[in-house]
Amino acid sequence: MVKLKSAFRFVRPPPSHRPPPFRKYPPPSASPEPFTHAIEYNELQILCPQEVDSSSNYTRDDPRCAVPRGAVAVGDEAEAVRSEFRLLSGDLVNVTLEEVDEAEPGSRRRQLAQSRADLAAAASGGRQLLDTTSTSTMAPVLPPSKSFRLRSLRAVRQSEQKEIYTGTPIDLRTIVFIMDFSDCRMPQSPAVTKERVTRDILRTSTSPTNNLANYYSTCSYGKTIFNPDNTIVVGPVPMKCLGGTPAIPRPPRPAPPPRPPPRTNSTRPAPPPLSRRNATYEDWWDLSRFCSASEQQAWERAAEAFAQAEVAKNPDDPEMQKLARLLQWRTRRRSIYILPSNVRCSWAGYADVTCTSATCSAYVRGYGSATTPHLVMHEVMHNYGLEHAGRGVLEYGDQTDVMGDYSKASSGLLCPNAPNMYRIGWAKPINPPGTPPFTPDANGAVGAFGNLTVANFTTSNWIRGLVIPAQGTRDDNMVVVNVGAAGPELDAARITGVNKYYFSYRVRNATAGGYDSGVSSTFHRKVLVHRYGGIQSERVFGFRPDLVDSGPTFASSRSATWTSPFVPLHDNGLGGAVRVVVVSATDTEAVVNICRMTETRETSCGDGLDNDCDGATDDQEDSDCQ
Ligand SMILES: [Ca+2]
Ligand SMILES: [Ca+2]
Ligand SMILES: [Zn+2]
Repeated sequence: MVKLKSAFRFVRPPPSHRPPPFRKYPPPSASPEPFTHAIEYNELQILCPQEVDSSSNYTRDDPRCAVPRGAVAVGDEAEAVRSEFRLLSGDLVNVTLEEVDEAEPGSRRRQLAQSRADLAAAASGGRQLLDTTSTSTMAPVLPPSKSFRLRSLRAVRQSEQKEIYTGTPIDLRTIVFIMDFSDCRMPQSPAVTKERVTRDILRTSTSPTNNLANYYSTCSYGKTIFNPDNTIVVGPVPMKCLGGTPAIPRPPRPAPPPRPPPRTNSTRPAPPPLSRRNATYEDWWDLSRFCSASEQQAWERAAEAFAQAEVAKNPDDPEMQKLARLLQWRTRRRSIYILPSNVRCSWAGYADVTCTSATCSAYVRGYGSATTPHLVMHEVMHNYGLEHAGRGVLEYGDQTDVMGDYSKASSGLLCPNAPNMYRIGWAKPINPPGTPPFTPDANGAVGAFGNLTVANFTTSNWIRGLVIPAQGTRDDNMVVVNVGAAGPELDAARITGVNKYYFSYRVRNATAGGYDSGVSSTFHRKVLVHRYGGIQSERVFGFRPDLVDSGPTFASSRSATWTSPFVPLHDNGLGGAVRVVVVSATDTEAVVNICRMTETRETSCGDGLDNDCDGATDDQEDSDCQ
């Protein structure tokens, strides 16, 4: 089975200037530099397939599985493999791995030998204490060793897409595990109690307003159900620092014809070397040193075993009966693992992208800051299949989406941006004027009226007076324009090189916990322009929404007019540019005029169209024609 995982972490930006000399420290009230987000990495991991144990009804790893758990591709390579094979987390694949010599001989072997020695010592009762110098900080950093290389991959069984809303609310099942690694001198913060975590994820009288239940129900307009009866917090789950599972003998098999994995020219930084690239046929873990697929799988096994033991202790307790029901649930149960802050992972959060297997996971490291509820929401939305919300070169730079930079959201809700909302079916383009809110249109829930292509601009280049409601007021709330498509149909003529633009309107809700109560003043009452090429398919990846500009005063023009780059018209007449003019923007809606530009300077002076979208048509009006 494969899983695509996405990591997330915070870094503080370097100070923008040196403090002047001979000055006192700033007063304690000075707020620290805001968090920004660093690009982390994606990983393609191989894991054992899950199956249901018929005697207990619990989900477990296939006991015949002899797969070394590990990452077979990282970063750009992971994304390339995922795209080429259209992999979904939970797909069953047949991989051929190649054992490779290490680039740096000795280091990896030494680690292995040391870990085996530790394991042997642990097994014989004389557990070795860990090197205390290495447990207090993230160091030492070990180089990743490429003991295995992906030689070929073949999909055996593709999972069904499950996360995109199709008209029936998605009723989530969730278990949150508080992990206890004190055996490894990684104590969980005392503040992380079951009561605290329960408050953060459910909607109680003492919950923060950005609790997870509120986030789900408000941002999805009720399309996702997060029912307290289907949610439980378990723990602390104690776990041994070191351990292993015995190898299953692997039958010799003839190698299939080689098929090299796709390569890309990497432009992104190499992943931080905190994860060992597995590794061995014996699956072992060492929490004191690593944070790789083997460790992650060990956390999950320990958590499942602990929860099952809790149920066995008190089988008649209603809470334990609820836990048993959740443990036996077989469809994409969400498992959220809360890890101590000094666990040896480089990320702040890590999650399965999409969720089709019996369970899928999100890991959160260092629980308890004011932004933790946002981080939890960010990770569980990866389970929904969402990717990061960027702004230009900043992968997490979009401050209008919890999948981007939520550092300004305080305790408000920062719902996903228009492209991400569209991607998972939570919101759609606008319906015709007069349609009541939250009403599916005649074709289901597609929202064809606000989905504009070249076909909409044949009799006039301008469509005037389009009303874009504030995103929180109704679920049909965006206008999407693609001048590279002849029509909205899937088989309509299309050209490449033209971006699809999403126009939406965001208003900060003054009510605590209200929709978009976490939108910062920068984007309050702003028409947003996002560029996005994704579609509503979980198997089509690699399209991150990009926040391009926001108005009524757009940065690119210092005016209420925003114009996309111009793509010369193709032979089939497709291409050009999109121009948007913000006419008005109130607390509930924005009104815009949209023009499809087919000429940068009006040269078709007798066609009755304002080809260059300057507001003047042909000979009588446009000075270009005179
Ligand atoms: Ca004209
Ligand atoms: Ca004109
Ligand atoms: Zn992320």
